[in-house]
Amino acid sequence: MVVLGSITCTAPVNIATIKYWGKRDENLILPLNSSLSGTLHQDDLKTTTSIVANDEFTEDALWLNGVKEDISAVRYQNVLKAIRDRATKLQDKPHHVHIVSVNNFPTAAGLASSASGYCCLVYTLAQLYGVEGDVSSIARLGSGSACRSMFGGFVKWEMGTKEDGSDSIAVQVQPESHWPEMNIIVLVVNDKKKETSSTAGMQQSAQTSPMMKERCATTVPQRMKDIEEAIKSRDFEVFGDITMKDSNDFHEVCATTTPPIYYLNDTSRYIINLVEKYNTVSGNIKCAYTFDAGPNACIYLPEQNVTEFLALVLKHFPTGDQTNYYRGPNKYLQQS
Ligand code: 2P0
Repeated sequence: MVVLGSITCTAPVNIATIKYWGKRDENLILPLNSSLSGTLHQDDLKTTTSIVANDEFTEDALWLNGVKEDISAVRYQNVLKAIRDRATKLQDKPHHVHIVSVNNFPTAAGLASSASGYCCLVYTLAQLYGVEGDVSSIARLGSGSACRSMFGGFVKWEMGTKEDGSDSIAVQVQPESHWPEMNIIVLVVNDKKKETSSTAGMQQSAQTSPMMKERCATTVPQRMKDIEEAIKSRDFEVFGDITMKDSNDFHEVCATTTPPIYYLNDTSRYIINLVEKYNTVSGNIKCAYTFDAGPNACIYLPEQNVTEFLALVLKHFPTGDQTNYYRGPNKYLQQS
């Protein structure tokens, strides 16, 4: 038995401020709109993936959080094929790979587990197979939002226009060093697996929500320009305003889908009101909420407001159950 290669990497989740929702190609995972996110610190919400290539393994196999996955699923196969097509190592040595992947946070609970998961899988495979150049488009084949976790700081996923998806890639807008005061607090409202997966939900929205057309044609393109400018000039007032508006619009798209999709719960709405009132009383935007396909709140805020905001959260949620993980966006793909 010969171990031909073994490698372990980690990748963080990203939290979208302009949401990806809807595909124009389900197989290549090409989106209906561009999106933008901040990447978390790798010590917080992250996936760790180890891969071994061996000439005596009889099949490729993958275990996610200790449970064997069905690797024959099309997304895994697309990713493996795309990596092996671009391999500069191992291609002349018959082998299979065994992959072990672990999340340090709840999987499929709207905390972007597919983003860090597929990003980490693709990054680790790319190291093992010596793939050079951009691999965000390969991560995208696993899960759309995964391409944005390839970089730290603020990252946009350009929707692209080509049919083969070659221009639908992640691009770093600003590195983590650009806005080091920026923090993200994740308030874990519920860590149960969500009822409607993002993949199914966005398909239903694209087909039925009357809000989708305008969102994709005009609202998001304008917001992408404005938020990029706000990030560039570190203007939290504009950044926060756009972030909250896009989160609210995204959940309105879900609510106007047939049948309606509701990801937020009463605690989520309580947090929205809390943040809105805190900002109103302060006379400016001190923090901004955003919610993905689940009830958990992600709060963007500058470092100087963290203590005050956490004190407010603890006052309203005295058990502290809702407070977890915080750190500024950062880059943390690490090889160990
Ligand atoms: C985002 N979400 O931009 C948006 C906001 C959820 C709400 O990307 O079908 O898991 O695997 O491409 O990437 C979730 O969608 O969906 C998502 P697939 P994905 O972060």
